Amino acid sequence: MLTASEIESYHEDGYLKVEQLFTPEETEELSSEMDRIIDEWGEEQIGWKGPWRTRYLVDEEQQTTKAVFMHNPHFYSAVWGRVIFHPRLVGAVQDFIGQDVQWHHTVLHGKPPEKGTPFPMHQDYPFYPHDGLDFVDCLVHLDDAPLESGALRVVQGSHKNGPLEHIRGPDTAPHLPTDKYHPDFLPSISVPAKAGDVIFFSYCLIHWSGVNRTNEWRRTVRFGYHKPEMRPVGRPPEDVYNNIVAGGFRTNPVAVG
Ligand SMILES: O=C(O)CCC(=O)C(=O)O
Repeated sequence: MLTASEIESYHEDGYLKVEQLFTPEETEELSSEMDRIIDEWGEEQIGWKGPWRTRYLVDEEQQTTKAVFMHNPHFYSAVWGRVIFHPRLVGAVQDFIGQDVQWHHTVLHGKPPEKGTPFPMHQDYPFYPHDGLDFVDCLVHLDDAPLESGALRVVQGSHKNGPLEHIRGPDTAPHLPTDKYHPDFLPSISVPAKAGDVIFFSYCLIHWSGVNRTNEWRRTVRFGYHKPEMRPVGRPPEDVYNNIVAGGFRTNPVAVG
């Protein structure tokens, strides 16, 4: 699927944007199905909660941002079920982690117009820790995401430090301590994208994104894939029985568990 230099760049930088991985027709179908799902099932909320908000937002915006998040769009739409196995999406993941690939999750992060929620600096590892590093997140863009829409920003090469300690708590999404990790003093690169583009990144890459200040939605859907032999940390063995989307599961998880 990808060139040797693209694969090397993913491993070196911790991310890679692939432009127009989805055709305009595919993106249009996914986009209109997502519109329907949001209309029928979506609920607006403020986004991730936590003390980080005081460092990323001015006072009057701290409780008024907007977000629509939705797990498992395939529960509501066959189009979103089929895309889990999409040959070019899965083919790129195979280029990064090898022939056998297991799907882990699909989740919409919708930033509504004008005040779509930001995300603080974090890794995705603490949200779904596994006992290995071959876990690829894929940010499928349903809309154009220029910088002012709250495009993804990444700390290049930060995946090489592995999992980091995050702030956690009952009322906060895991995020990196703002006194050490904040865009004011930790340089990051913005990765604006177009509808149909996919940004692949390691679940140990530090990333964040700002407020959507445009008049348009900025919807991205994150897919997570990993090597089947990687096991979720602190979860029962049966949790590993997610769909295999390429190759096969070659180890009996119960026997080794
Ligand atoms: O969509 C974004 O702007 C950021 C999403 C994010 O942080 C994530 O997928 O972990």
